[in-house]
This record gives sequence, C-alpha cells and structure tokens, in this order.
Amino acid sequence: MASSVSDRGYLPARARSVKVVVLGAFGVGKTTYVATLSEMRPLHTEERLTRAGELVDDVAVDTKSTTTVAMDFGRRTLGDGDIVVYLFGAPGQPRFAAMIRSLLTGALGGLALVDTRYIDRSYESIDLLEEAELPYVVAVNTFPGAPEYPEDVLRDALTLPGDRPLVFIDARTMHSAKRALVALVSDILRPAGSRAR
Ligand SMILES: Nc1nc2c(ncn2[C@@H]2O[C@H](COP(=O)(O)OP(=O)(O)OP(=O)(O)O)[C@@H](O)[C@H]2O)c(=O)[nH]1
Ligand SMILES: [Mg+2]
Repeated sequence: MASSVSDRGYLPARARSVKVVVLGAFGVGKTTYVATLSEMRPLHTEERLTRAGELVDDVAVDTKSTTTVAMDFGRRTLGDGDIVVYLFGAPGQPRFAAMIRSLLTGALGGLALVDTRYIDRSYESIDLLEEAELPYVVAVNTFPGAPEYPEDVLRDALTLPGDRPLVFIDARTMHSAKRALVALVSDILRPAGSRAR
C-alpha cells in the first residue's frame, strides 16, 4: 500500500492509493462502472465495433456500437479522503487477455462483473483473479430481462470460494456501484491474517 505523495492540494497527503481492476466479459458494464464512480473525467479507449470482428470474437455486435480496446481509467476517493481508489477498467474480449494480465500488475484487488444471461463468460475473469492471487469481489450487474438466481446458486455456478463477497449492483447508479467498491476495499484493507488471500 503506497502513501500518496500528492502535494498539489486536491488529495490529502495521507491518502492511501489502491489500484483496482474492473474486469468481466464483453459488454458486462465495465466502462459504465468506471464512468459512474469516477470523480474525475474518466479516460476511455472505445473503438467502433465492426462486423469484421465477428469472425474472431464471440460478441453480439447488434447490442453495442463501441468496445474498450485498452482500458478505462478513473479515480474515486473513499472515506474522509483517506483512501484513493484508482480504477482500471479492462477490455472484455478474450483476445485481450494479455492486456488484462498487465493491468492486474500492481493491483491490490479486482472487481469481477457478471451478467446472469452469460454466466459462463465470467469464468475467465475469475480465473485471472485467482491466478493473480488477488482479493476480489464478484458483482452481478443487473440487466432487464436477465435471469435472477439466489446467491447460493450463483456461487455454485461460478465455483466461487466462500470467502469471496458476491454483491448485486446496477453499474449506472453511484450508490450501488460504490457499495461493491467499498466491499472490495474493505476486504483489501482487512488485516492480512483475517483474509484468506
Ligand atoms: N440495464 C443496465 N444496463 C447497463 C448496466 N451497465 C451497463 N449497461 C449498459 O450496457 C452496455 C454495455 O456497457 P459497457 O459499459 O460499454 O460494457 P463493457 O463491459 O465496458 O463492454 P466492453 O468494454 O466492450 O467489454 C451499455 O449500453 C450500458 O449503458 C446496468 O447496470 N444495467
Ligand atoms: Mg468497456
């Protein structure tokens, strides 16, 4: 955990910096999540989706016009300014796995977004977080018409370890998005002995 060296007055010098990666399958709401939470104008790297990509990508081009090709970046201060979370939104398409791994370098935790219409597409993100041995929280982003499952069914389907929090959010709503971030940061800051990883 690094101490912020900000001396420009807009972040308290005592603030602790926490790097968090938001990951999940294509179109699950990662860019939306970072944009909702960021208190600065977020950085996005959106490019237009084209039909050419349908040959290699398992994505529903009709539902979205752009996709993240590198990362999203935003910042959210928590508490009384004691904790500054740097949010890195990952790209969603499997061919960007190397980019996601590099975003995980130096991260203190991950937030895995899940869409219950495509649960099987979440495995890769959770595997990457397990591989990186990072604390993480799974956040089910609720879309209209998406199937609703009880928590234990979802945990089973995701083979989620019992110590990993599972929350339900709407990535477009500050209050809801923040709840997931607080759950993750609380877990990250928990004394090492009381956490399983
Ligand atoms: N109903 C609903 N729609 C959402 C929610 N979050 C995102 N969306 C919509 O879903 C679409 C996809 O959102 P993005 O934030 O671009 O998804 P992404 O995961 O960043 O997508 P990629 O970067 O392409 O993988 C957008 O049209 C959002 O408005 C949510 O919580 N509820
Ligand atoms: Mg995106």
